[in-house]
Amino acid sequence: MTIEKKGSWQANPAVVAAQRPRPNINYDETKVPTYTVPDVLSDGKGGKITSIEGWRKRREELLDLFRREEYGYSPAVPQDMWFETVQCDKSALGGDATLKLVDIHLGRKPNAPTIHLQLFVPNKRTAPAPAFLLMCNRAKTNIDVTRAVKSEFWPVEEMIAKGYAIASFHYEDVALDRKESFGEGVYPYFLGDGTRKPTDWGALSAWAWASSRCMDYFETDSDIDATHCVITGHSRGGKTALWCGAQDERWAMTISSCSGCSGAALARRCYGESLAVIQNAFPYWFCENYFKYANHENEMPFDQHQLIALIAPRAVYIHSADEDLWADPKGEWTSLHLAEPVWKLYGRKGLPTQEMPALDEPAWGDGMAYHVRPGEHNNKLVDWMRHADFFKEEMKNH
Ligand code: GTR
Repeated sequence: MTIEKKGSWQANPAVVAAQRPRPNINYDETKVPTYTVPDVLSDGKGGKITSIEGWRKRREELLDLFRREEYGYSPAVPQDMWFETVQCDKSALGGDATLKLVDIHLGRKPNAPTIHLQLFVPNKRTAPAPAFLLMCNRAKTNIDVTRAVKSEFWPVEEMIAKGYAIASFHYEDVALDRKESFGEGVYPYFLGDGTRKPTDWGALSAWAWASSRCMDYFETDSDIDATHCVITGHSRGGKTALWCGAQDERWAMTISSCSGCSGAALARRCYGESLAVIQNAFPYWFCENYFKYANHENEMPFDQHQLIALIAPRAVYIHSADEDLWADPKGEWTSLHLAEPVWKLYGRKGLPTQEMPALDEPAWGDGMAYHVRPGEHNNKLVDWMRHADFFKEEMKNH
């Protein structure tokens, strides 16, 4: 494909003008405050990291920082977790795939929550299949295993045709997506004496943790190549995917679709959704410690580029949508770009450009990829196909 270079992406003035004005929400690029981000290779003590060993040590500190200050700590893997294959249909999709429905029981007590994992594996293959896992944060019709409803949000047929296995679970299997949700799902089951601490997990941590339990299952399924699995999610699911890929090094690639605030977008830009707004609307997504940073972004001891950096040297793909200014496309790109030195530290080339790519001009590098698609806040078939094709390139060398 020949791509005409169209320069760097800028928000379309017509899209900016169409935004619903909201108090304290900025859509004006000229009003982005001056900010200084922590250097991704800073050792946190005034020194600079120059070795992989130094980064591995810093990585642990940063993981702890994100757990303590933003998303909250998750429990250990339950020792009594067990997998139950409730259905295995070898002639799904007219014989093109095997459909497996697997219940991941998170314990043996009667009130143990269960993740209902659904997995299509291509039948035409000579080796275990690489798999994409979507944590679905939309209506269950988007992940319909009967395929009566086909949604671009989970394009089973197209991914099978490309030789990938494709899996999903519905996020509310583990944690409800509403205020006052802490009394249900995984929280009461795993929360020691029942009192919530300011560092205890919120929903993003719970959903990320559940995605890792699906990886636990993949490792036991001989049809799946667990060394080449991808975690993907959109919007709140994109935030979840990043947090999951950051913590769990078994994922070969992490995809963030329009994850925005508290996902890929740099908090310090204060463009589109702000910390104050997200924490007010979705306090249960985070741990309580995060709340002190609303309107104090410059005082944060971290920013979202350091979350992305935790994925290195494994592959990361961030995509934005042109009309989705709420998620701050430029802030998503900026974070990715600021994270690049860690890929370089590992000897990977990182991004193919230092400029934000123009609209619809995918920038696929070595271990890092980005595109901004025309249109609305969504994870569309064209996005999936780009993620899938970039991962094919990645798998040639890794
Ligand atoms: C919005 C929220 C965003 C994003 C989105 C979604 O209401 O402000 O951070 O997560 O929901 O998940 O669709």
